[in-house]
Amino acid sequence: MMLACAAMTLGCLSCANSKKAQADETAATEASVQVPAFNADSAYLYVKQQVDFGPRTPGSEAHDRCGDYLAAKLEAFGAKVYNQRADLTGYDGRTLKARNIIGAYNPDSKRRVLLCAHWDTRPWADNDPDKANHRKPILGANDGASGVGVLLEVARQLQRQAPAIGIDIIFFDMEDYGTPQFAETLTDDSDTWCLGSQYWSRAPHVKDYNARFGILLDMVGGRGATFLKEGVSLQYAEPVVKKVWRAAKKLGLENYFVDEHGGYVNDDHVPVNEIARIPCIDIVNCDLNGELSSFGDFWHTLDDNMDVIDRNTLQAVGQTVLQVIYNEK
Ligand code: AHN
Ligand code: ZN
Repeated sequence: MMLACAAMTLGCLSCANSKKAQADETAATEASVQVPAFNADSAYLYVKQQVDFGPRTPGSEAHDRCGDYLAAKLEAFGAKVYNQRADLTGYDGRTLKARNIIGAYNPDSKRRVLLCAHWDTRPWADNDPDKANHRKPILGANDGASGVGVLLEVARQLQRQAPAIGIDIIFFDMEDYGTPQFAETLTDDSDTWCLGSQYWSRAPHVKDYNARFGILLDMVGGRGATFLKEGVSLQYAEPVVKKVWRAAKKLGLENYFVDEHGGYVNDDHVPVNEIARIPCIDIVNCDLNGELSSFGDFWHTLDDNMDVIDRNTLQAVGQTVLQVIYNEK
């Protein structure tokens, strides 16, 4: 009697186990694509390597050399690389050699997602508390290098394991050449920012370029950064905002990706939305407690150096981007 009972119990258990195993397997094939693990140490290194060139101000030797470094990195990570060169005119009438650097993965696929960040740095620290620094260039560890560093690590992961869709990584030039505060201009200066992305949006690197959506990363490495749902992103690409914030929540990152509305930011996603007509969101630091700036108190100051960069922030943003793109079918 005891034996029979034991046997029956065992029988039921194993039956239940195999049913459970079957259910697990079904769930696995249905739901979970393998999403690679983002490596924040590697992203941090890519941020530092850019900063080590010095300020990447358009027209400078450091800008030239860093551009070569970025194109070589994308190439080494298996992308098809395009260098889109253009002479662009700044607010001051100076014409500068601009270079958008593009890495395409799975270039023949029609199903594409665009990931972007600006790689140039601001020639003027016009937010610096010391007026004597206003005409000096910034290092742009956060404002410039952080987004690019995250995307280089994404590129490395794309080479190791291909997602189901095609990806284009674009490093835009001359985002940060916008009219400085010390300039005496009376005109609306919003068009003096984002010159590289304006150019690309009018003349994409390939004919009839399209993508399902875009994600712009800007200032994504600061210690204690938070990301709020930015206004232009909600206006043109609310479903993408929702998708990204949901992915972050699934990863337990709701402390970084806060479910609140931020302000409107004039950034590279504006021409991508308005000129290229690709719905594109901006993941951009919005610091609600910032005393000097909602982009962090070091924004456009000489303090935007490696000291402000936190691997945890790079990790939160990088893992969220991977979660989104590997779940696209
Ligand atoms: C302005 O607020 C004018 N621009 C925000 C975009 C920006 C500047 N990103 C980095 N630097
Ligand atoms: Zn800037």
